[in-house]
Amino acid sequence: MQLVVEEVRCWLVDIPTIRPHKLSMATMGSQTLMIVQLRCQNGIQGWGEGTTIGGLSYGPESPEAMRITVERYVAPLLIGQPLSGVAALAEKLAVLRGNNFAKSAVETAFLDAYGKLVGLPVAALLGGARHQTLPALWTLASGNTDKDIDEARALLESGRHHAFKLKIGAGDLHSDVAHAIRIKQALGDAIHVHVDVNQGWTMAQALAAIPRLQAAGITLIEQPTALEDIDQLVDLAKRFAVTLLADEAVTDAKQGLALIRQGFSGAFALKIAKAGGPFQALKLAHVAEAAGISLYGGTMLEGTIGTVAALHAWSTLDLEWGTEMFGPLLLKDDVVVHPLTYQQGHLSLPSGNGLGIEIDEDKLMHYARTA
Ligand code: MUC
Ligand code: MG
Repeated sequence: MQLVVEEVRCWLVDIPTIRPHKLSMATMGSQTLMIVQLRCQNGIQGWGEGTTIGGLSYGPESPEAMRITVERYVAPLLIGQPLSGVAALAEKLAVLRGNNFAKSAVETAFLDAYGKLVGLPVAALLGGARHQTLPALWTLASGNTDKDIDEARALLESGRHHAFKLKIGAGDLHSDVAHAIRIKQALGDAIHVHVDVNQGWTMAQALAAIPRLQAAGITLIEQPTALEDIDQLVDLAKRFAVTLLADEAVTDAKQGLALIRQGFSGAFALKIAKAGGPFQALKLAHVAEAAGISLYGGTMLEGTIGTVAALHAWSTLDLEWGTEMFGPLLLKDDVVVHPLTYQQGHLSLPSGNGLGIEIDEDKLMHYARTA
């Protein structure tokens, strides 16, 4: 069946976070969602979302640039062109270099619309859901150890999360390591705690810190060194028993293959934004599976639209390290009618065709930038 896109619209939506979210490269007080709407034949609408972290702090695409890319370069490639599915869309988008975050928003919107056209959920277009719920951890990043411990205890007590990731790499090495160890000790052996350094360390710092974190029972060490320094990541993964998780260093299937060829033996953080959409992220997942690399479902701190898009993709996989699809919970509000369900450490895949979510257009207009 073919889908014809008639119009492409974008909005930039700024939503405050529930508390400052402190990462090695930025502290977030709000998140910008670049929302894409594809208006298609028969009144079908597809929705997608592109996010990043801290403007240009995380990667080379800002939310503003994503919007221009979609409006000026993607829209003319799609409008009026019948597309037979997500592979046909990928072929069209392949003439545009890079800009995977913007492409991810477009691929998501296309999958939502195509699912509505054929009467199937997005997961079914991507291979079929093997899981209706997925584990979802919470990230502690208030910038204060005691606050993080209180936050984790409250979440454990409510049952919403059973596992945590810590953001480190902004402070000095010893305080960062002490911070992680204190939290791990406060939460106990049974609770998974992993650290994300977001490229904050040199190799020497990583060599000093990782043995201490490993001895304290930290379960994963995410992207300790600069993304370009693949040899360091490969080396660290070989040296330590604790699993090294590649995030910024692994975007799409080609980069995954390059890391595997260099002998990387850790795990990969999948993100729809890094790969250029849910379908593209699964290509990386399948390369990793073939090489025996374990997987983790990552977020670019998306709101509900992007989170659900990723969830449809992750539901087709077996993710040894679970997911961090908590993005909507970090935001004070969103642009959907029904929030997602998080309970017992898990997030449920919504039912319905396409993404299975309903957009609250009043809220979208309320939060959308006017200039
Ligand atoms: C990242 O680098 O992993 C994921 C969770 C979070 O708090 O930040 C993101 C980005
Ligand atoms: Mg990360």
